[in-house]
Amino acid sequence: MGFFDKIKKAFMNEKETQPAEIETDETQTEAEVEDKVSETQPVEQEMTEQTQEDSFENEEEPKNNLEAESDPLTTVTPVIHAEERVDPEIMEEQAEEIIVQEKYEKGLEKTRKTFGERLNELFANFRSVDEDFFEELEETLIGADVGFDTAIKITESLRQEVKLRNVKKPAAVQNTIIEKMVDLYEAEGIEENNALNIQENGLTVMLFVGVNGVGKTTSIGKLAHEYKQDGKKVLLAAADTFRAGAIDQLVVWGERAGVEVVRGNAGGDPAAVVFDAVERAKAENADILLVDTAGRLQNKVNLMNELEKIKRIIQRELPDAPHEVLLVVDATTGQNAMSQAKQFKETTDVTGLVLTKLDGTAKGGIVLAIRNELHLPVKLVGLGEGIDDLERFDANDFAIGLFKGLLKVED
Ligand SMILES: Nc1nc2c(ncn2[C@@H]2O[C@H](COP(=O)(O)OP(=O)(O)O)[C@@H](O)[C@H]2O)c(=O)[nH]1
Ligand SMILES: [Mg+2]
Repeated sequence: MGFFDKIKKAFMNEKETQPAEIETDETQTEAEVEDKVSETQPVEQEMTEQTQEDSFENEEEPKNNLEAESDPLTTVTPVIHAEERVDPEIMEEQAEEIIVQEKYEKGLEKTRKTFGERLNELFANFRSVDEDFFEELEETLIGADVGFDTAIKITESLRQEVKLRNVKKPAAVQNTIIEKMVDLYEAEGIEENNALNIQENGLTVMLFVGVNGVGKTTSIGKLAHEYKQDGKKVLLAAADTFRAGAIDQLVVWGERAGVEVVRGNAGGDPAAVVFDAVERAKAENADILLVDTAGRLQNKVNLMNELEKIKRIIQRELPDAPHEVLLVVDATTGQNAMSQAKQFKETTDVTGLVLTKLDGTAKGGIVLAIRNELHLPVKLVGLGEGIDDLERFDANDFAIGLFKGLLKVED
């Protein structure tokens, strides 16, 4: 099943769970309606509560796990008999998946809403699908930060389809626009490896790079917390020695996550800090070393030289490291994030992106631009300021979060 079908399915399922929709459906008997309402409503309520509590890991009651099974987004809705034993591990996994999906939907709410409003405006302003309509659509897409090339690609492909199918009314192309976007997103992501390169045995070193304020330190703190929770030995290196404040900030995150921070003096040599950190990580058999770096782009040559030096130091100690060089970009900056990524990519071997602050922006469409124009895999996404608000990039969850609410019910 392609992404678009999955989104449609998730969308239709949600529609079904809304009692108002069910009541007006005249093809169903009353008993069926009641059945449906009692089946779906409490689950939805429960889900919201569970997400707020966010406490699945400590949850031992099988009650919640059973309910998680009947999530409207999953395809499985088996009847579970009381006497049947349920594998708690599988149940927990599914519950986790639901929480992640909800985080994505919540994090992408602003993007979805803004883009939806713009699309509505477009449809309200045009009575027929003509050249003006296409031009306006192109602008709407560019405004949604999907990127210039991407906007043109989507519009062009829609133009052809409209001609082929002889469509006249704008409302008839709404789902097709979404479909084109989803298809492009899916096609461009086929070869993409979004997984973090983690060493099963031995130390994994990840370098975090990017300009000031994008969320490097915060993302490191969140990731450190996650690995620590998983029982891994984690070490942080405060190689952003430019400002004392930057070191202190990482130390605070280290305390929050319960992991040690290797630090030097403010103004000191970042490569020396990294050297110490790698030595210590090796001596203590650490699993994960996360390296925070400075990001002064105004001094591009120096910055890149410094990063290269840090990399060389790491490689001398551990030849196949760093295992990830993650470029952190702030989604709220839209096209600026794109140009930062292009610059870094030219001078450093970036292995992936961390896209932060998606929760605070309507620019989530940037993921399309990244896929279509940058060809760097997004590996992590920041969906909030909290310690748990960093997620692995999931192309499927992202597509559903981005597009689901934009579909129209087909007659
Ligand atoms: N809303 C939101 N804020 C974030 C996210 N990631 C980072 N921030 C905020 O962005 C600001 C800068 O982050 P920081 O980690 O200091 O950036 P750095 O200079 O790259 O290390 C801080 O106020 C963070 O709380 C995110 O995913 N969502
Ligand atoms: Mg920082």
